[in-house]
Amino acid sequence: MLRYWTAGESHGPALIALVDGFPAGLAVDKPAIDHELVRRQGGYGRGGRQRIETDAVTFLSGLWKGVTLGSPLALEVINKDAKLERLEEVERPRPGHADLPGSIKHLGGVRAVLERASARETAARVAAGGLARQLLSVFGIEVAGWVTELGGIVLGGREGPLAELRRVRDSSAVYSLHPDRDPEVTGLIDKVGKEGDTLGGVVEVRVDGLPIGLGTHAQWDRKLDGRLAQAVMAVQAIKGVEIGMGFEAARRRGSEVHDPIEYDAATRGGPMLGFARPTNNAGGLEAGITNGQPLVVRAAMKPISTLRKPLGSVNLRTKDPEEAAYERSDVCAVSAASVIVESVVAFEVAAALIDKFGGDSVEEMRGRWNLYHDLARSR
Ligand code: EPS
Repeated sequence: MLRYWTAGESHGPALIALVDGFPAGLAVDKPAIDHELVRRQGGYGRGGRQRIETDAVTFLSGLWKGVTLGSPLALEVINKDAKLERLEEVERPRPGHADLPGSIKHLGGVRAVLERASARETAARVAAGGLARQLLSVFGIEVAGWVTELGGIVLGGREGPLAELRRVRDSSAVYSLHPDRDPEVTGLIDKVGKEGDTLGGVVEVRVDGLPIGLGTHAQWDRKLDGRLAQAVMAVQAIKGVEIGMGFEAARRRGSEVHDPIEYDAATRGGPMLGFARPTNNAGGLEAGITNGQPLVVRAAMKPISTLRKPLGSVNLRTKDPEEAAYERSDVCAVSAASVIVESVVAFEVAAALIDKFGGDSVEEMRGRWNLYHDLARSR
């Protein structure tokens, strides 16, 4: 069973991801994880904090000569802006943040809550997801994400091989698949930023190369769609998750939603075992099981809740009406969210891969992967 936890405060010494259940025998590409961490820091509209940090991962355990041992991995991302001991208490909770409910829940102050609730924590999730991506790559499973909507501007997705889509996305200032529309989007971010406001958007993640049969229909808490929904919904500021056609399916007839099943013996040797689906409205999942089609997950991100032109709030000490607190913030972190959602999706898919093929060593997983495909083909 692959799982992870994170620890760390936004302005504490470091963020930590503790990854348990990762198989032995994977040669880790640390620069590739660092690359994802750098991407998480980027995207047009990010705030001042990202000019201070240069995120990079350090492995504190679980590696020997760069290869996973099969023991727990502790991943560390240092905070350069580690000033927690010098920071003051916050008295004016920000609407939309954890400040008010969290401080009441813990019978304490706002600072104690916001330090942990901050999306800075997602650096640890991207580090853990970076490791998961590398395990998936061994099996030819690739993950990529992009922004499909920002501040109400609908950019949409695009068809094509993931390597090509990644190249296009990396040429966009906002990580979209339509870089020609960057000026329109960055113009809006500039305008809204000047007004002291923030913007949300929609991100999409696609996973290619999945085998048929990850996840299960048999128990609710092991259904892969449910696991993905939890992982994605638990990313800061995410308010909605869709798989495949998602909410649009509710508006269509069954005949317009479900993907017909075809068979061609000539492709029996391929990953789909001869089966073909002319459409992918299911987004790669049927009844919580991967069906060999690309997995498509979309997430809606609300605008960041720290506003330079703050909303009304209440001073928790005096109970007088006052503006919410503001130190600094991003105008828009939707591009960063695309990297984070990619990472948490990669982790859940890697967990499902280990559930199916075992998690002691990469070599055993490979053997079981081959055996399973041989058995499935010979039916
Ligand atoms: C973030 C770092 C934070 C915020 C942001 C995400 O840095 P600081 O609070 O020091 O400016 O920029 O956090 C939030 C959006 C939030 O609501 O807390 C990061 O590294 O992603």
